[in-house]
Amino acid sequence: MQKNLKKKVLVSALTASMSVSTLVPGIMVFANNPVAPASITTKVNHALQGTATVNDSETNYWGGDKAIDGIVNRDAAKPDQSRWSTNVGTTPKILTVDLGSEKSFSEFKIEWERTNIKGYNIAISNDGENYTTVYTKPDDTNIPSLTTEIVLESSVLARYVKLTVDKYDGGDINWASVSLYEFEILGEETHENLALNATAASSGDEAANLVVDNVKDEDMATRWASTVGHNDNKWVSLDFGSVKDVASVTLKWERCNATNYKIQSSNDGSNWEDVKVLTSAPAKFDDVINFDNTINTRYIRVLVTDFVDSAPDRDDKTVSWATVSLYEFEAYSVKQQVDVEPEQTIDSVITNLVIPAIAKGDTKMAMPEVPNGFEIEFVGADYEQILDRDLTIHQPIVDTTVSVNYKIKKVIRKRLLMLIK
Ligand SMILES: [Ca+2]
Ligand SMILES: [Ca+2]
Repeated sequence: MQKNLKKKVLVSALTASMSVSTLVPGIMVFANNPVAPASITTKVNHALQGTATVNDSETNYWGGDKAIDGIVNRDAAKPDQSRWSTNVGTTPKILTVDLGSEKSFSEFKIEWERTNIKGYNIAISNDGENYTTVYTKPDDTNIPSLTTEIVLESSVLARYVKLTVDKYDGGDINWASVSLYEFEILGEETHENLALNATAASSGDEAANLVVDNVKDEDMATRWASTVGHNDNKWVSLDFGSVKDVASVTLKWERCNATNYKIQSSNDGSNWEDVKVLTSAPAKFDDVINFDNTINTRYIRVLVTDFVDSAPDRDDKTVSWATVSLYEFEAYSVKQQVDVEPEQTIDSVITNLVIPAIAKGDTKMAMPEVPNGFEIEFVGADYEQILDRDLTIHQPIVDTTVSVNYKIKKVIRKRLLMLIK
């Protein structure tokens, strides 16, 4: 009688390696990264600062300017709808945006009024006369949704951007025109860490090599640590020298052991106002705190009013010591993207690895799933006569414990930008 291959499979000899791939949108922050970033990047719609011209518009209130005003109000009454709309008839319909000066961008987002659009292209120019096409819709089918997002393979640098819509039909209202609420031309904006030019102070330092200047040196090998004990509040302040807009901070903790802490602001360095009050330990070592509103302040500080002594450090080694400690205290004029996914390490992926169960009659073993940013590979089993390298389960299967080996690797992604003149 045939028996199920025993489900007890042992995961052993897991190995980790690193590889690098290219071009991933967004901000990627990894734990244990030895280099603290000097700045953060955010998306910016350059079209908002541009001027639009069109070769046709249906009315004076639905001109090209409505395509670059940042407003998408599909539910508004007709004259108030902020869209560029053309007459029916002659093609193509052309929207040209002059960005005022050369800008770097790599993405477009178009908010169409209807899905009657079948063909269009986007071209760029530095003189407004000679254009290079950077995107052409690849087929003649109707656009599948009202929002179109286009990501170029690399960033381009140009002053003029021309959207040419050359194929469209009447759609369900039998009106063959082009209409769109918004044409976004998206690039990246860099925001420097304001702490780099600030003066740091603290409630006290644990030792001569753990001084407060270590929180603003962009070096994840140096850190500040507070004095030892629970007899006082621990704090680190930054003096920007003059009033700055601040919308977020990042606290790069040695351990996530602060259980009550606040971000405070001040314009004289002695009277402090709460900006953000945190009443539980940070979820991550790199603790991104976005403020509800951008504040205008000369001083900012983190004040720890309670902490626990015992907590794991970044190497997952539990340290019992009555201090709080920061590798970096960064401040930015913009809010930061916060990953909702908990930060994963190779160890946490291995710990949470679920080996798919094998059912009677299965001829192939499924691969376990790993989170985004990780890759898994089947290395082999110790009984190849039962489980082959290509995951084939050989019949008949017997009641035997088979050890399987997987290789898991963390993929480090870097954004590579190429500027084309
Ligand atoms: Ca608009
Ligand atoms: Ca440091």
